[in-house]
Amino acid sequence: MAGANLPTYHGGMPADFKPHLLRAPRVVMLLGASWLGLASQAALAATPIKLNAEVGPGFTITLKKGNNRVVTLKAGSYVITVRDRASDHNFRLRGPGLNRATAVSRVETRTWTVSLRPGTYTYLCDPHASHMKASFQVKR
Ligand SMILES: [Cu+2]
Repeated sequence: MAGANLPTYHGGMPADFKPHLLRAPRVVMLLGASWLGLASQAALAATPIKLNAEVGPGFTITLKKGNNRVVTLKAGSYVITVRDRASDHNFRLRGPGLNRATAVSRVETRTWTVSLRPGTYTYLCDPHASHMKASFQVKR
């Protein structure tokens, strides 16, 4: 395993051992991010907002922010966790500058980082687009 060859001391690290040197700052950043998660959302304008998309296992398709269905969003960066829970459905999101989808035949969870621009976005299941379809507005 990779860990077997790591030095066990923490002082006088060899100058060429860069992966180890990078580890400590990264941990500090992660701790900082989770602490900031408890702070005001307003202070985190640069942090992408999380959304949850889900399709299946029945004939349902949703996009939520927290517990609420997305109706309007502010333009910007979002991280969408897409749960495609059925092998006969998929989740597609399309709109200005975006057209992305999971595979119909696969059950899969994907994380999409997307940039939403002002306009109308639609999410749908391709095989059942006539009834598994919804839209939301993105505003400036
Ligand atoms: Cu479907």
